[in-house]
Amino acid sequence: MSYETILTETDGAVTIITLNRPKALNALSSVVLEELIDAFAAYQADDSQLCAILTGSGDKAFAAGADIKEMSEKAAADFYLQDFFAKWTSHIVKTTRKPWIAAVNGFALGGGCELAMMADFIIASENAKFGQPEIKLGVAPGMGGSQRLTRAVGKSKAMEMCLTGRMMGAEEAERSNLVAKVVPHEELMAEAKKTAALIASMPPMAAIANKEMVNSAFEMTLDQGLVQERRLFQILTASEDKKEGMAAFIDKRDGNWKGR
Ligand code: CO8
Repeated sequence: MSYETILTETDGAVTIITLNRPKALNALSSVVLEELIDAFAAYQADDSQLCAILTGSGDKAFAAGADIKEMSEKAAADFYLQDFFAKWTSHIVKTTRKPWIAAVNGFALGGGCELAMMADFIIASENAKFGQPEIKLGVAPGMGGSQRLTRAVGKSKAMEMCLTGRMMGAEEAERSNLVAKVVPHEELMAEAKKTAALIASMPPMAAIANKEMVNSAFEMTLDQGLVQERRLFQILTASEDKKEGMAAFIDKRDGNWKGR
């Protein structure tokens, strides 16, 4: 499938989706949104693909935010009537049950930071810079930044970042639990691919269940989350891959997964 604003490729069982508007620092236009939704749906639907990476083209940006030039033309009624940004959550976050990683290679600002935070986790290059500078445009985060950033780094830092619009560098982002790992810039994609391939080598149904459990920690009370975890664990014990995984451990060999 060929797109106007993104690139997609596969590397074994890993899908790589690249935001590809480098001259506009990969700003997230409506076209990008529609194409990303399509690419994530294709990844989810393809049984041969078991982990995905989202990154930005060029050395400078993952994504410098929603497309300000496009937004400047829109009236409030357009944002409201089109329920602008709602599709990110419903189409990319909720329907992508398989794992995906954001490989942040530079600026991840506004909607770019929010898109990275929708990933299951973030691997960042030393050059990465995160921020929610929307206040400087007279608005505020509109794709989950006030919620996901606060859950990731806590109220004090999230509040300071949203109110001042300042950027957070990669080292601070790792220290603040916004990113899982920081690597030298030139090693970013190699590290993301290595991590994605490792995830793709795991039993696929267990990967989906692990993802679902961890996400539940943000959406449920502790008691509800513990019940959810137990039920998913119990479901997995009925899978063919549980039988295979335990047999493989005892036989001292790699598992041969069926994905069910
Ligand atoms: N949208 C559109 N174009 C952009 C964007 C963007 N977000 N960011 C950069 N660009 C374009 C620039 O306009 C420029 O284009 P041109 O060459 O045609 O002038 C090109 O990318 C290169 O950018 P700069 O020359 O500015 O590069 P610098 O290295 O000088 O600066 C920065 C890099 C600091 C990243 C700077 O580009 C910048 O501050 N960008 C905007 C960052 C920002 O404010 N992001 C938040 C956007 S708002 C959002 O994401 C959520 C909105 C929620 C609203 C809810 C409403 C309901």
